Amino acid sequence: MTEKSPLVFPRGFVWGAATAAYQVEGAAKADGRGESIWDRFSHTEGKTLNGDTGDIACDHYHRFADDVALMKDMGLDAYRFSISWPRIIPNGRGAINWLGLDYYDRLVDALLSVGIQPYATLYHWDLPQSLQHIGGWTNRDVTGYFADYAAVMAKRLGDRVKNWMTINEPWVVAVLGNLTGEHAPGLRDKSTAIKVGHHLLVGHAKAMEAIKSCTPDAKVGITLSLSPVEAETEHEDDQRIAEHRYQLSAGLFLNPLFTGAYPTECYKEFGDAISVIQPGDMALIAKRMDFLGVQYYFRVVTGRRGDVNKVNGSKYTEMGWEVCPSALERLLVRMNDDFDLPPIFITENGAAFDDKVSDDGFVHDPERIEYFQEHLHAVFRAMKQHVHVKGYFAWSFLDNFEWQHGYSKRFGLVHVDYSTQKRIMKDSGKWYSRVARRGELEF
Ligand code: IFM
Repeated sequence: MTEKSPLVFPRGFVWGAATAAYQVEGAAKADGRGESIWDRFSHTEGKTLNGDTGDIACDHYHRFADDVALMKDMGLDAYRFSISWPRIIPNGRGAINWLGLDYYDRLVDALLSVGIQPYATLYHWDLPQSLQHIGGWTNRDVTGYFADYAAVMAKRLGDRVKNWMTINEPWVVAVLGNLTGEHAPGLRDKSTAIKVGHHLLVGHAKAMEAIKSCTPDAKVGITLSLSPVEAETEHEDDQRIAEHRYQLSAGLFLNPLFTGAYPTECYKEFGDAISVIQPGDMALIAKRMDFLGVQYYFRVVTGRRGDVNKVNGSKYTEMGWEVCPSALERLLVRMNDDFDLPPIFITENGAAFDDKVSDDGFVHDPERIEYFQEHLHAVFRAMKQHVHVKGYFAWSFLDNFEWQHGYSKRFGLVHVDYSTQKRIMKDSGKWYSRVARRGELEF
């Protein structure tokens, strides 16, 4: 790459890193935590690679103080973490587990004591198993229990946590959890997935209301996994197929949130499952959020021949995902043209590579540095085209439990040795630290 002058991000741009409770906390049975659908799923034979579970994970529950010290060394402005619902309300509704609340109190205080802003996600996929017994997110009552839990959290942490994310990646929850069965609860049913998707949006809206009524100064948003869908060729049939697919995936959540209606393509696809929508739902879902969390990992390339698995000349990560930073720029610019968006945070972006600890004791991960550099450059270009991006959270702060892939995929800025729990800041962590401290992207 030729030497260029650094790109200077606006003053106040938030530089952060993210994790999620089930992926890092471990301490699955500590201090009264209840069972989640991910405990049940990962303990079911054949569901995760090598039978890996989140029982211990990175033991962040016990080691958060050291991890926060590392975040401080890295110069992060913000840490996005998720709260484990079954740690707070073990059965999903009813009795509160005060020890669980105490943990997040300690975490938030530790962050603030070193000047790191907490950004809390309420639902990063670990539904209390007891709620799955009553139908999980297909049961509309769960949206109310979710709002109750949101209120508990806002009351306890709202004096210190000012940024809340309700639901993480509803597409993944609905589709991977309930249509393809790759994720917990492992169901494979289209109408279930549609109901779940709609109720997640209703749950988001109710939780947002609950947080705001407890703490009116809170900023609340949702985080969406968004993949632009691009046509393999210019041919109009390929273009039409790609657009249809985009509407059924990204549009499925963007349109209701920002226009109060599902895309027409979805109404055709939904069939009878559409009856899940109750009067008033769409207006509730479209209530203005304070920000939108965008999570980008890859684009989809498709057309008459189906999906293209390998694009000539493209690089791929260990997840088999194409590295395509320019698609992030196109996605952001398109969304900004299509909708009246609130400010955006990139709440996740990152890559898994086959990292190894070298003989010198360090982790050299130049591919990840290049990945972050190119994606931040894409975000910068989008900002120059009037997309209002307020911050960026690298996924992930730590290597962690990558769901059905167990511990085989490493996304962290910090390497974790799962047998000793030793942390090593990777070269990418050191690189990101320089970017975060200076607010500048160097080439
Ligand atoms: O690890 C996940 C995270 O939990 C949600 N977004 C995508 C990441 C990488 O797959």
